[in-house]
Amino acid sequence: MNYYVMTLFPEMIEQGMNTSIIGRAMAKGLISLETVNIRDFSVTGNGRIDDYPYGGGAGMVMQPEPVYRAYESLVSRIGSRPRLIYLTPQGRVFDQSMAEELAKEENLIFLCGHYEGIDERVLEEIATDYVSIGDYVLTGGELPSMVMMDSISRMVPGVLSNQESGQYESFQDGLLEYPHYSRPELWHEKQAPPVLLSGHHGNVDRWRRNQSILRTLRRRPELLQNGEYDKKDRKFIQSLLHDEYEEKITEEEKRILAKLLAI
Ligand code: 6GU
Repeated sequence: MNYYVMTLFPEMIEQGMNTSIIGRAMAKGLISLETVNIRDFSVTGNGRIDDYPYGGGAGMVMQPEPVYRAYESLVSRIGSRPRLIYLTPQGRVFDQSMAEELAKEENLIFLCGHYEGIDERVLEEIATDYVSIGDYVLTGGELPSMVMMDSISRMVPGVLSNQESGQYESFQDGLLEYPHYSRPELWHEKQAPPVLLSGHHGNVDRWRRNQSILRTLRRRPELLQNGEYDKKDRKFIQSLLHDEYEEKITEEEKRILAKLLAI
C-alpha cells in the first residue's frame, strides 16, 4: 500500500506515521508514505496558497491552482490516477467496511484541507471520495488522514504480526469485542471468569460470543442489527429475555432483543 498525502503540514503526517505498528510496516516495506507540501506549489511567488472567500464571510479558502499543480505533479510521478480522498466533515462517515474496501487499493491519495476549505472547482476535478471521520469539527484533514491510514494499514496482509489478532476484534462480525483477562486470577477481589481458565475451548468461544452480544447490547445497541445470529446465539438471547442469565436486563434492552429474534 502506497499512501500519498497532500497537506500544508507534512511534518505532522511524517511524525505521526513513523511510530508503532505502522512504523514497523513501513520499515518492512509493506506500506510507503510520501507527503506533498501544497505550499511548494504556490503560484503567487510568496508562498501563499489561500485567499479571501468570494461573497465574504469568515476565514480563508485554499486556492485551486496550488492544489491542482501539487496533484498533477504527484500523479505524473505515480504514473496513474489513484482514488483521491478529500477529508471533510461533509463526507461519508468512515467505518470498518470502508477501511476494508480501501485496503484493496495499491495507491491512495489523501488531500488535507485547512482554513474554511478548498475552492470547490478543484475538488470537482480531482476528488473521487469525500470522507469524514465522525460528526465533530477538526482544524484540518491531517488527523483524519492518519486515522484512516492507521485503520486501512491494519487490513494490509502482513502488517499485524498475528493474523488472529485481526480476526476477533471489534466490528469484525458487526458486534463489539468480548472483555479480556490475564494474570493474576484474583485482582482487587475480582475473579477472572472461571470458564476462561477451564481449558474447554468450546465453552470459551461460546462465553466470548455471549459477552460480545451482551456488551453490544449495553454499549452500542444500534449495532446489534448488523449481526447475524445462529441457533446458539438465539438460545442465549432467549435466556437473557427470560432472566435466566446472571446479568440484569432492563425492559428497554429486552425490547431490543425481542426485535433481534424477529430478524
Ligand atoms: Cl475529515 N476534517 C475535518 N476538518 N473535521 C472533521 C473531519 C474531517 N471528520 C470529522 N471532523
